[in-house]
This record gives sequence, structure tokens and C-alpha cells, in this order.
Amino acid sequence: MSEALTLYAWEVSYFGGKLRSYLRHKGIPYTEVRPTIFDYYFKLKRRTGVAAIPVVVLPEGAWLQDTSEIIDFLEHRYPQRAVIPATPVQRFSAYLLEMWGDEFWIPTGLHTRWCHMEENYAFLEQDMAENLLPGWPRWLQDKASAKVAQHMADFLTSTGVVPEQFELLHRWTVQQLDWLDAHFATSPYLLGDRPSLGDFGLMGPLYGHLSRDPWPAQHLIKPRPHLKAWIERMNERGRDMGEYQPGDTIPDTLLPLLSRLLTDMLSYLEGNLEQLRQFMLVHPGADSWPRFIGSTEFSMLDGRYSRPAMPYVLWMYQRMMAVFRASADDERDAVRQWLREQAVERLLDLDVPKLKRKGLCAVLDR
Ligand SMILES: N[C@@H](CCC(=O)N[C@@H](CS)C(=O)NCC(=O)O)C(=O)O
Repeated sequence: MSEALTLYAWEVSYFGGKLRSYLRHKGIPYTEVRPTIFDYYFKLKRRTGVAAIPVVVLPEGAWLQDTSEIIDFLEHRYPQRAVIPATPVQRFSAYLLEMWGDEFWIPTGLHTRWCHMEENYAFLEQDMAENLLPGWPRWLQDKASAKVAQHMADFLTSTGVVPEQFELLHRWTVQQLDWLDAHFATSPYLLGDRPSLGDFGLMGPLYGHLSRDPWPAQHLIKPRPHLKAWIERMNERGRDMGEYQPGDTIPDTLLPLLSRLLTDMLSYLEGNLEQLRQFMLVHPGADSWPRFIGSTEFSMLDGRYSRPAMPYVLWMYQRMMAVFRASADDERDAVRQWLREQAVERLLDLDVPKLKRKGLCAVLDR
């Protein structure tokens, strides 16, 4: 039996970028397969219950979907070069930063790709055509690319990427990128000399979308050399590394970003929870919930951003909180104290009903 995993992912994929860089960092042997259109809509769906990538097939034959669960699983199986910090505040921050990369950056990833079609489309079409229908006539390949492109572009409104919000979203993106570039000028990774779960979360938007699509690569990444170097570093295999910053501290250069993120994340999670509660009141016995519910508004820098709520985000929150709750008393106190200092202690006390993941959605865990 081969010891290598199989990774189903495209180079253009957001979450593929997260998982690929994780596998390389860990030195886990894997073979990458670019799913055809038939794999994507039929084979992967049959095996995992949902048409989504990335998917990992283990040497013994199990099929896994969802990068967070895949990383949790692989961290147990391959404990070397662990990506979860051992100390409480850094560990909590790593989960938080993962959620930030996975969820907060999706509007940016969509906006910088699909709202700059003139610069990006030929590149995307070329990139996808050969993968989707290898060896087929080019006109059919282009049709397949257009179908998948439409599927992804349909998420613009579901993530609030609408003209009224372009300006705020762009401002948010530029601010995050500036903070990151300044941080990576003196620190190789988010939490010091070693990458954590948070770095891999951020690789989703930054590699798959922003560093490769022509418009953001030229206008957003090229002018920020330290950020660009981090993206390259994150894709290296088994690179030498040091440790997280000593004393369970957060690098000073990350603090402006993290403190804003904490405020916006709390507002976002509370908004999602409010929508979910309303939905559950109206549909008390529902066994399956939609992926997007109503509309929620939350703080984003100095503005307010609105997008439909996603129960999945609350599942991500619950996952972070399960790790927090399983920590020792003094570790929980340290995290609480740190959040209290940032005036976001409430982040630890959201009353989220018990959820379980179902593909790209979450449902009540009865
Ligand atoms: N939270 C999931 C997200 C996976 C995901 O959204 N994958 C995208 C491609 S990068 C996809 O296939 N989306 C299909 C869809 O949203 O319908 C993970 O961590 O794996």
C-alpha cells in the first residue's frame, strides 16, 4: 500500500492553497490530482456528500473533506512539525486566525477575482480548461470552465460582494495587507519563527486567489515584498523553522491587526448567532438548514458590512471553543485575561447551540 495521500485540488482553489502548504510544511507524502469536471460534480460528491475541494484520500482508502477536519486528523497521525501552539493565548490565536483566513477573506478573494474579469478571466480559463476536461476540444474545455466559474461567481451576493460594499471591502483588504506586510518585515510567520494553523488559513486567500490572479498579483501583492516572501516561504517543503514567540506572547507587529480582528470577529459571530436563532424559531424542527440564512451586519474597520449568515461559521467557532474548554484552568484564565484586556471577553461566552458539520453547512447536533 502506498503511504502517500491523494490530494484533490486545483491550483486556483482557495482552500486547496491552505491544505497544500500544510502538507508541504509537514513533509507528509502526497500525490496531487486535479479533479476533472466529472470528478468534481460526481465522484467527489458521491464520496464526501458535497461537490467541493480540497478532498484528501488516505492510503487506507478513507475520503476526507473540510480542511479544518483534515488538518485536525493529520495533526494526530503526523505529530512532527506540529502547527498548534502549546501555549494558551497563541493556541487560541491560531484558531482565531484560521477562522479569519477561512471566512473573513472570502469576500476579498471573490472580489479581487470576479470583479476584475478583464485582467483575470483569460488566466483562469486557461488554468481550468486542461484540468476540467483534459484532452477535450478547447471550446468544450472553455464551456466547462465557464460553468465552474459561474458556480463560484454565484457566491458574490451570498458573501456581500455587491457594488455598494466594494469600497469598504477594498479598504479592508488594503489595510489587512499593509498590516501583514509590516509584520512579515520582521517576523517570518504570524506568531513568530514557526507557522501555525493561522498561517495556513491565511494561505487560502493569499495563495490561491491573491498571489496568482493577475489583477491582485499586480496591484496588491507585488507592492508588498515581505508579504510576497511569506507566501513563497509558506509553499516550501520542510523548510527550517524556529519556535513561536517566547512567553506565550503575540508579536507587537501583529497586535494592530489582531485587535481589530477580535472586535470584528465578535461582531460577526454575534450577528450570525442572532440570525440562526431567528431561523430556528421559525423552523423549529428543520433537519437540514440552508448554507446561507437571512442577512447579518457587523463591524468592519470603521464601517458596517452585511452578508448572509452562515451556520458553518458558528461550527468553526464551536471547534475553537472545544479546544479552549478542554484546556487546563490556568490556561483558560490566561486566554480570558487576554481577551478582557482587548474588551472582547464576550467572545468566550456565546451561547451557540451544539452543531455538527454537514459538507459545507452545519446543522443542529440533536
Ligand atoms: N470550509 C471548507 C470550504 C471548502 C470550499 O469552499 N471549497 C471551494 C473551493 S476552494 C468549493 O469547492 N466550493 C464549492 C461551493 O462552495 O459550492 C474547507 O475548509 O474545506
